[in-house]
Amino acid sequence: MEFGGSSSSFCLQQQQHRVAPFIRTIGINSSGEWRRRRSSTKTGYSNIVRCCNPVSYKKFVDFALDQTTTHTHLLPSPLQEKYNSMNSKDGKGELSMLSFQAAKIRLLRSLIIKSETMQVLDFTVFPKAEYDTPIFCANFFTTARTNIVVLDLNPLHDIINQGDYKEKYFKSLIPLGLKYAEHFPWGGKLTSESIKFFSPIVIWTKFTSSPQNYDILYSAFRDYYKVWLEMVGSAVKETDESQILRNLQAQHRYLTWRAEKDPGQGVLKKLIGDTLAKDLLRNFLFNGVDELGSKKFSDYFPQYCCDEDNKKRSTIGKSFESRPWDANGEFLGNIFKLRCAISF
Ligand code: BLA
Repeated sequence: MEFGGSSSSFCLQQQQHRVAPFIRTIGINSSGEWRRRRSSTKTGYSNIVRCCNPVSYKKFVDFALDQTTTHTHLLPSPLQEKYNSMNSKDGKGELSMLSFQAAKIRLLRSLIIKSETMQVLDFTVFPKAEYDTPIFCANFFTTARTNIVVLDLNPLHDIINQGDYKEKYFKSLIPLGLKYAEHFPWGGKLTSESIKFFSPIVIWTKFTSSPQNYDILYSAFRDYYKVWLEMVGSAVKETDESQILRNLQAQHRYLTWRAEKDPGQGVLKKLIGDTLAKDLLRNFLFNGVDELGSKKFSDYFPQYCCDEDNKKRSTIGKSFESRPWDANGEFLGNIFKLRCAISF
């Protein structure tokens, strides 16, 4: 399957993505701007990071990039120049960023964090608004003992009340979801907003750190990414302006939720300070939140309007103690279904 572009012209890009982000680290000059500088080690990896955890999320990203390039021609994103690598304030952690675009992809971006105490992967791929395909989302937070994992093809449109979108993208994937649901138990209560952004095949789980668990997670990541690439590959470009606008608004709503409520905010602020963390969130991780639409968080999520301190990552009405979909991918929760239909 081809999205367009030739494989020969890709080779150069591929070499660039393998090397470029890791030969540079970034510092902050006196005016608080990001600047690049060369790393001192031969391999390009900073030698300040010594994490004992058995997982390395770099291989996940390498896999995704290799797979993507068998389908499409990846171009570096304009964001790459500014967001590539930086050290944490205490000098003990490193953040590595990559970003690309392609014919059907507005932004493919990844953030890997390695510190003495944690490893994080935040890998998300946003299709262009001409496609209504789901957003690929891998969000892994790892410490020596525990892991918080979200792996999903986040639906762009309502799948709880509108059968057609679910039918189109998820019906055939239910067995894949069930396969991994066996290995990874439901991670516990979630907000009703998060649940609306998740698909019936979401892997939302917490598990103890072990090589076996990482092997299964890697396998799930590969399976989910391959099916997502197939989806995007066969997606037909939308020409109806109203449908494109609808996709765009859905993307913007998603970005607005994540930029405001990302559970990693506190960790990021601790690592790199408030200003850089905010910049990273709004301009890199959830790039587009300030450009793709003008609605604000309170327009999309008015239920948070009376929240005393909306800046805190407070979450209203956490629910869904267990997996709210049955083995046929039917949503279990009629009252919520009704409320959700009103607020979508
Ligand atoms: C926890 N991350 C979580 C949780 C979810 C997600 C659902 C559980 C807590 C909660 O319900 O909010 C992830 N939530 C998502 C995703 C979507 C969503 C992917 O709604 C998509 C729509 N996480 C990161 C980064 C860090 C990080 C970059 O993405 C750290 C730098 C950390 N995630 C992190 C931590 C927790 C967490 C520390 C636990 C926070 C807590 O329990 O309060």
